[in-house]
Amino acid sequence: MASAFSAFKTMNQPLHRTTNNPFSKPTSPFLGSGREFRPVPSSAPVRRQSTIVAVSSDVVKQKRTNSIPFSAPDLLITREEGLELFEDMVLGRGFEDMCAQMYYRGKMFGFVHLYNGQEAVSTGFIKLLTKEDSVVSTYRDHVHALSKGVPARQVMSELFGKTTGCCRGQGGSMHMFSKEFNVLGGFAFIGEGIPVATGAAFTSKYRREVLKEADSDHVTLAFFGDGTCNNGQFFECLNMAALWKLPIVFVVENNLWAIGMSHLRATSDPAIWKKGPAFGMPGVHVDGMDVLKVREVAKEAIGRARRGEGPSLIECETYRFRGHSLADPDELRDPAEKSHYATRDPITALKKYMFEHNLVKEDELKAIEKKIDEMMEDAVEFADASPLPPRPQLLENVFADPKGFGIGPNGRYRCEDPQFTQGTAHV
Ligand SMILES: Cc1ncc(C[n+]2csc(CCOP(=O)(O)OP(=O)(O)O)c2C)c(N)n1
Ligand SMILES: [Mg+2]
Repeated sequence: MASAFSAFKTMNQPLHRTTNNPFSKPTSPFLGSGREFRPVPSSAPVRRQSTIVAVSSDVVKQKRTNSIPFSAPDLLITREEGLELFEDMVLGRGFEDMCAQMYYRGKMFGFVHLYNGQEAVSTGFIKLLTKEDSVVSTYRDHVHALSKGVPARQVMSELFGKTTGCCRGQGGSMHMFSKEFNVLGGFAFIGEGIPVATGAAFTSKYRREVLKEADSDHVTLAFFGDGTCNNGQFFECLNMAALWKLPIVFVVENNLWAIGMSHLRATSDPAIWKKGPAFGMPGVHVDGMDVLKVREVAKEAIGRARRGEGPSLIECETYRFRGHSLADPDELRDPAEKSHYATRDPITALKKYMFEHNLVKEDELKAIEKKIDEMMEDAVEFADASPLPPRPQLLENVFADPKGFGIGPNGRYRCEDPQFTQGTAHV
């Protein structure tokens, strides 16, 4: 069997020591922004104190039984929650399937990276947020934007490069942004979003603690992939977030691959969650193909952040059902690995759970699927009929000063000042 598949096996070995509560407060006095600095005498051996926190999917497993009656108190979701989660995942899946069709029909340009298979992560986390909370994504960003509430019409139009898109057609697939819904961007460069998310979390904390805005309890989620965890920005931001106890959750979408590079070949320790305790924050590994498990872990992590208890690192083990981008023929990954994960489709799993617990009837789910199908048709028609941006818009929002010489203290372009060139001969 190719190494990729053994990667999966390794990831499922008991890599982690489990505790009952993976979010239990670390005991080290060195953790958090309120820590005391205790110099270590140079002759003394340096001992690292870290809290090992672990696989909370086990916590969820304990809660599950095979036949829980409808009103069982330990049911992981209510009927309404189940319907919401189902609809959001079907929306994500339906949108991406439609994107693939439109891409191959030449309606969108550049790279388009789809999220099929990973929906449980976006839905499990983002549906717990408020509108004021923020999400920072990667180039695989359409579904995060949809889960956060950006209308499908706006996301599709953005992909078509139309003025009705959430960035007026200037961002495209990899740069979804919405001020209204606090989607702070998709980022084409891997790792670039992590400092932006850290900054957003810093803003919330600053507002609450320095500006005394009591209602500033907003949480930021930073989504990024396994490959990105080998980048410096990841480590720098984990450090700052733990140091300042920022209200942020670092959500790793470990789909086992970074384009064609297996996670196991690229990283010294494949258990990404372990890097949390190394920085003094909880690290948790969760089954990212199970929206209910993701949601349980997300509740804890988001709650911690909102209560001012600091950041968490959550590694969601997931899988993408398509190639890295729509330009990737996806010939590298082992077919056995792909079919293994195909059997773990998060939408099918949620359906099964809801049927087993008599939460919904089949025709109710069919009605949701039909509604989403119609929504996708509508989004495409809307995007198709929308106008392209006028040519001069190309330079808008690209440079602070599109003329290139800066803006003076009076708010006017320096180059329009009649004295602008005076004295330059001496420089
Ligand atoms: C700074 C930077 N270096 C390299 C690349 C090229 N690149 C694009 S996607 C990618 C792999 C990222 O993998 P991962 O973080 O696991 O995300 P996934 O695509 O699996 O969701 C790389 C290296 C990039 N976009 N940015
Ligand atoms: Mg990856």
